[in-house]
Amino acid sequence: MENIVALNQKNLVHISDRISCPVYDRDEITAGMVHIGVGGFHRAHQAFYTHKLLENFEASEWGIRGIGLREGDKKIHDVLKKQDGLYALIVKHPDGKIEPQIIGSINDFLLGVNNPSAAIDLMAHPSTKIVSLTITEGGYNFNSSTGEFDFENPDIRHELKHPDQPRTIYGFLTAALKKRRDAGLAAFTVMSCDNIQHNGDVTRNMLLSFAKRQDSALANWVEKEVCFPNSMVDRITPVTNQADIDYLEETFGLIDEWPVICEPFVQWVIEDKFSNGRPKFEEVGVQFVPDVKPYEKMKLRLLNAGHSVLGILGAIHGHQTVNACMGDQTFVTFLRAFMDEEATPILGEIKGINLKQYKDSLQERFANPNIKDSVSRICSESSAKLPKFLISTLEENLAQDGSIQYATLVIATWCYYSDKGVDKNLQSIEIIDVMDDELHRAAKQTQTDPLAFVRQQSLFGNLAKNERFAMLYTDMVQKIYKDPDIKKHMLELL
Ligand code: CS2
Repeated sequence: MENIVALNQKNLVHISDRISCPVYDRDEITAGMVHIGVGGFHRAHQAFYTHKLLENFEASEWGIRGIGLREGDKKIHDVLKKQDGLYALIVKHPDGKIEPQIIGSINDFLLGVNNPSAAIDLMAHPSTKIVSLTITEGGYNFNSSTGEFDFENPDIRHELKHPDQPRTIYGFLTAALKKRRDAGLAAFTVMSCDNIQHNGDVTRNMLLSFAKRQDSALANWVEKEVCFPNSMVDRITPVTNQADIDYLEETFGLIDEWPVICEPFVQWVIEDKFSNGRPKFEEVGVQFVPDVKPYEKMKLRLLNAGHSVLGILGAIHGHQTVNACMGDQTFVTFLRAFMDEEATPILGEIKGINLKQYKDSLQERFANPNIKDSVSRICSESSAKLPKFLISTLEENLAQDGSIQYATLVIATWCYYSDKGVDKNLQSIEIIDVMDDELHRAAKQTQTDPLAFVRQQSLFGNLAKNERFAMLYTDMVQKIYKDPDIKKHMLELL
């Protein structure tokens, strides 16, 4: 392809005849939303919905400015700076159709690690009305088994002592809210977009725990003035590969250093509780509901848990992607059995939702051969995900005498995975988890103490003390250690 151009605002005129580009005047847009944690998911979801809104409706006060609070955000900062916030979103359909478009809703990006006061000023700016978050399940700083705020975290201790040197979202949010209150400005809404049940309530409880220690008058103000809508967010967004970058260059002559890949499906269900106004997202397909809880539980316990079931078992079997798992009938049958026999009974009936159809559609989405969602992404940070997606289901089933065998096999496989770091063919597995060392240390004791792994209280609570679970788990984990051919063990349950 001749005339290769780099993606940036000035070059849009050369690109717009090759690929769909923003038609709105980006200079006119103010940032009503400040987003913390601009990863692939945010760029495929909230920024995508916002782009659609800006394209079709008068919404110029609702642009997005990104903030990164971690060292690791430097790369996205550099790319977005260079590209004036622009990036390509590449939607990949199951039939092979590929639809790329340039998204323009992120106006700017700021790295808060180097410059906390600039990040605080941005959140405290009069035009900021919403601060939204995708900081991952592990970013909320609570103990998974007790649900309590973790005051032992060294970063939290640091920012409690030095409020002018915030490190986590709690330090940043309280500093910015304080500034607004002192300036007589309305509070912003804190909108969590992470995969946590009651994500808004959790954010609120955690922020209030932190603020109460720091400044009780401020905590009272936050309690009264700040809204924290719960939401269910959904779009599968795999890791971007070099092949995706090359595709844009070869097909469209476009150099985008970090495009985003996603599936066609997209969903956002959110409670209509905002402190200071909101975009008319309902115009572009977002569902506003009074209570999001049934939807979020359904999504976390079926989609996210289903992903983890495939991911953990798939990793030991040696499947590289989710769609490879879905090409394997044993995995498909096991997934469906888990969803039907363990996840569905604890969901009960959900008004307006046909759960059978929902599960069928999940199977289709997981099978999309073009998404190539890697098992390593799915398994990453399992220590933050499994308590929320899978262990809660297991506990609820124990309480009501329901089936636990599928989830237990996944936990036993997770132990083997954490211990060995290789699949059944001895190929090494890439494990990405902040608790990597602890998981490994606990799992390593399995041969002498079969329950060692599940005795990790912060993840499993008192599960190891439950006799029914302990017996089944012990049996399964011993079988896997003897013969890691995981499919055999899966088949035994089917
Ligand atoms: C995945 C999610 O990494 C994971 O645990 O299950 O990122 C999943 O792709 C999204 O939640 C889909 O909405």
